[in-house]
Amino acid sequence: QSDTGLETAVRFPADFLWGAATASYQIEGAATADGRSPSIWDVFSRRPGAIVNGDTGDEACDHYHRYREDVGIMSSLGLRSYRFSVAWPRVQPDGRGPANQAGLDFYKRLLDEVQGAGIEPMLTLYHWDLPQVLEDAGGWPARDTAERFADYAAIVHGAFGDRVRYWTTLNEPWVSAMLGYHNGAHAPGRREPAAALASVHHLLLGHGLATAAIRSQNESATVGITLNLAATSPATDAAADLDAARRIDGVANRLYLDPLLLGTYPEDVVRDVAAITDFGFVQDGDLATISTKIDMLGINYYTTNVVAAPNGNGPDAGSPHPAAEDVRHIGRGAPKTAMGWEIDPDGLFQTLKMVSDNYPSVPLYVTENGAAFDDEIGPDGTVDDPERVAYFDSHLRACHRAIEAGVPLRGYFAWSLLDNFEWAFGYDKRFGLVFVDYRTQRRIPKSSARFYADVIARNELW
Ligand code: PNW
Repeated sequence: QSDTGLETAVRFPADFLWGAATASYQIEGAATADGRSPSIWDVFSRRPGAIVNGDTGDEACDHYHRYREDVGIMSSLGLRSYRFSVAWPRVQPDGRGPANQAGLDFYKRLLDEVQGAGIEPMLTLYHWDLPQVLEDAGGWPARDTAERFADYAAIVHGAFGDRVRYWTTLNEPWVSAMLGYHNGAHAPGRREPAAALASVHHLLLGHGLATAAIRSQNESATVGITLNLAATSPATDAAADLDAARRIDGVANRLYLDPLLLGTYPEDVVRDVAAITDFGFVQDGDLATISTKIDMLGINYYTTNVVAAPNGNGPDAGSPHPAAEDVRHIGRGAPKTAMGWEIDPDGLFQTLKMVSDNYPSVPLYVTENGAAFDDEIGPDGTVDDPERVAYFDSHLRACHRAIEAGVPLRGYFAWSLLDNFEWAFGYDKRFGLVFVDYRTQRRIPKSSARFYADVIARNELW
């Protein structure tokens, strides 16, 4: 609001990249089609109790067969860009060796459709569906997996490098490492703190090696990585709360940002986790590889951390934070989404500002932001989701404020295009702009889809 009380336009830059995002295992289904091998999620989702309702991604949104309809929806929303991931087990079912052409062909058909609609693809190489054969060989705690990832990246870039401009290596290495190997909430469901920290290093190394492999094919490729980041604040100014915030910010944000953008692991975090690992997995030259210059940084944002010092009740067994399992997560008392995540749009501004203030400048993209709510089809057949509209509106205002404050934010991707397989929560949590009726595979754009289409068409909020 201006002093006159008149609304000032919340207008976005003319070339702002408006998109929506998905991930292969969450939408594709067709788990055994055309030579795809099992991923760690095919195996983990069959473990009793691992996923709400015992759901799996076997069918998901059947996007593998319905991609034409789904690209039609993207068109009708006016998306400028579509962020999706490639399933490694489709492209390289053995996790090593030759490519599976039938797997590549699916992504060729998809890209033909997406680009035919004038939509700019943003391709993510890894959104958590590691070929199970590579987990059997050690998974991310094993250094070899980083080398295998670079080979796979070279295959995919070799196939599509001439037509895809935006490449991101990994989606959220924190989730892969900490939910996969520390608290075991995600595939492969291991609870091994030392292995989790080795995974962090090998994921980042894989990112660096893959970036180099892509650059060796095309020097001018636009390559980056996506991190889930959350500004972290202390409950009070008490020294113990400040230290709790430092520790969580360390293992959740700086453990990834520092090696990627500064070429070093944060000393305080290395000290905090010293009882778990001595970082013996770091070899000469690794940090130079990891900090290979990137052309963009993707940020996935859902909520923030407000933390307090341990209260002596001991560690939280489900904590994803090594050496900080006893830090208390107290929140702000703000309304929550169906995930139980507090809604904190200012936290998105703070997160973008933190990255742009503390690290060398790199173009930023919000590669995921969105919310789950308990959507239902109404009596008239529509899905009305005013809470999601409000969520997007408030978070887009935070993005706009960040741009005004000088943050080099170049685009925004709503999570997600479609309701989909929400990992450990199965189909129970709906994040889509578009409702999916899993019995019929019918797609119903929610009111938030119409809202977002209007934002894109006007390039501003009103
Ligand atoms: C991200 N956490 O995952 C992913 O990139 C998406 O695939 C996912 O659907 C979306 O956010 C919503 O969950 C996360 O436990 C999963 O803090 C879990 C956490 C964070 C991000």
